[in-house]
Amino acid sequence: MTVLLTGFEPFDGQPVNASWAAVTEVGRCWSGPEALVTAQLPVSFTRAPERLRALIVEHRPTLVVAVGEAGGRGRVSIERVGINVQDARIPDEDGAQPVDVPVLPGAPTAYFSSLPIKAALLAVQDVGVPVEVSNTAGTYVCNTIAFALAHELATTGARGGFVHVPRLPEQMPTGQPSLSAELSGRALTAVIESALAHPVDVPMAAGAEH
Ligand code: PCA
Repeated sequence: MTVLLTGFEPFDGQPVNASWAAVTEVGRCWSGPEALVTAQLPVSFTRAPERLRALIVEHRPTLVVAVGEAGGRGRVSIERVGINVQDARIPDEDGAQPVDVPVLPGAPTAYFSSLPIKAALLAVQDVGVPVEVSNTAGTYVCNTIAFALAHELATTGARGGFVHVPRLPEQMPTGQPSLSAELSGRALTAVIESALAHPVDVPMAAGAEH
């Protein structure tokens, strides 16, 4: 069994991307028994889904967790849904800035995550990391990956979903929300382990709304 875990390259002039720092932490601590493949996606509306598809074809994972950073959020966010729209406030790393266009013309309006989001929420709470279920991954490249991943997995037996992590403390001015790579990595490990342990979600626990 293979788990594919992706993070993003830096974007918008940032020197690092917190998602890749967190993914690196998971890789450093992973002890199996499943094989863990980690990979970095470019912050590009076209190249990120292409790279993700190539990774899925190459590794045939049974579980895929894609991770991005969410500036302004202070909790790990387990994303419930990916929507079929691109609406970019800033250009991506290729200079593309799609506005009100579908990720995939003709594809469904949205997909729910096939991660057990409530089981994952509880698992992350159990390891002491601030976490929430989020009902929007935005409309930038992360949502495109949340949507493209679900679309890709809909035709396979594999499961997966998207998780946002806060920026690192060194990316943020004092007092702004952030989380260390160690804590975000711990949360991602708990998400993966809960997905492996729960083929279906636990029927309980409202999302921690804020
Ligand atoms: N965050 C952006 C794209 C890449 C990333 O790490 C987003 O939330 O869409």
